Amino acid sequence: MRAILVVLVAGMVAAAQAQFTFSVDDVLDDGFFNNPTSTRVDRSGVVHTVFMKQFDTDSSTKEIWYGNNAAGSWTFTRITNNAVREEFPALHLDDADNVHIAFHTGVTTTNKIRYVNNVGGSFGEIRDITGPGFVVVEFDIDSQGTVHFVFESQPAFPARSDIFYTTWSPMSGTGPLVNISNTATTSEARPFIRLGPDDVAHVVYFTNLLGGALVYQNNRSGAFAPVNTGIAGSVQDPIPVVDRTGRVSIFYCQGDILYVTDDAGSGTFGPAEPLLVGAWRPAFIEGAVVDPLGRRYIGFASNSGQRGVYFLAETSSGFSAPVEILASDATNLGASVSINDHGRLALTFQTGGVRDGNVFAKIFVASTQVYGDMNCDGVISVGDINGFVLALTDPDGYAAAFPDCDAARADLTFDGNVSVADINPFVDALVGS
Ligand SMILES: [Ca+2]
Ligand SMILES: [Ca+2]
Ligand SMILES: [Ca+2]
Ligand SMILES: [Ca+2]
Repeated sequence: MRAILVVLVAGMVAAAQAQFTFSVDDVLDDGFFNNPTSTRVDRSGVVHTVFMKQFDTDSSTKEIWYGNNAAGSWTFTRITNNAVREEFPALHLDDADNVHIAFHTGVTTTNKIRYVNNVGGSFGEIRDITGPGFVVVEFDIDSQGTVHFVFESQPAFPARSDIFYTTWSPMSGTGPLVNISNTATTSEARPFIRLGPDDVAHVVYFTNLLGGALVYQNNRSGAFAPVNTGIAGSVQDPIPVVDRTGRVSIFYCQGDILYVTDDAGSGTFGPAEPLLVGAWRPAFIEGAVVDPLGRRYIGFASNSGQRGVYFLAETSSGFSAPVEILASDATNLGASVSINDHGRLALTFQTGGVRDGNVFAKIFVASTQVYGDMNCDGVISVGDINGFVLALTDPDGYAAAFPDCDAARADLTFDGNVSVADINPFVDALVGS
């Protein structure tokens, strides 16, 4: 491959390409209602997803299923098998690409948080992380392998929900249950947690069940404490992402507008930046992610105006316009986006409707290559050699040849520069693709 690189140094001029090109494949279409998904792509580019499967609208049939495409096609493992509901599954990979899954399960009006992993090769015991009275779990895994969970309480009316936090590790088991919102007269909903490079936990949620104030807390001091984001108004669906420098970004929706606000390390969030205004109505956002250079990506479904599933990406010149992954007049049910350390980005999404009298939802996967893909066709192949060499030796020539593609994609060492140090990782990616 290095010989080919040298031969093509002279370069050819390629046609302009779109900034991001996705390949879209079916994951599952079995007539069941398979929704939502939570998805991560591992270091080998294998996509792992967890989802809820239900027959029509019968909640007693709700089960958690896991799938991956390691074999080239999708294979599935049933995680739960009983007559009660399991819902809201979330999936993460640890540093060894083991799969960790959490969800809530319930009988009539009580729910609890449960967790399982496949450390050791196959899925083991499903553990209770809480007793009854908790729903809607999210989690992340720290550098020591401890799992950090956040979830909502589900008190009997007229008591109001709170946001709780706990941990689990193989050595210590389940940690203390901590009420981090602790408000008796207001409800809090939809917590998300992400850990920073220093293992500090960053949690966001909103007040009132239908959208309220944005609340952000971290445990940098050793205990959770709120940090004022300055965001007022009716916030929904907040998600934090934390990059390698510790910068915290919070994506959230207000009405039809998707915003992002950042704390680059000063402890203060900057003014919110609107990312989507107008034709889209973002909904059902799960799993905003950040890459090794601090660039952020988000997938979302839109069910009014521009209908379908869309993708937003940050490049060296700011956030892209929404990239259409699938235009769909079906009910667009959500998107979960993930990126690995080699720049492989995958997102799952679901569309639904009624078929043969039953409500159904099918799962798709869309994937692209963020780094090394120098002609923006979604993959790394010999077609990228010319672009890589131009980005390395003649950035102006690259910009002229690929006006809609980003020369920074050649920075495969993630140090912010395109240099000779990027040649070997590029060749490795090419040979490994
Ligand atoms: Ca079940
Ligand atoms: Ca409360
Ligand atoms: Ca390519
Ligand atoms: Ca570099």
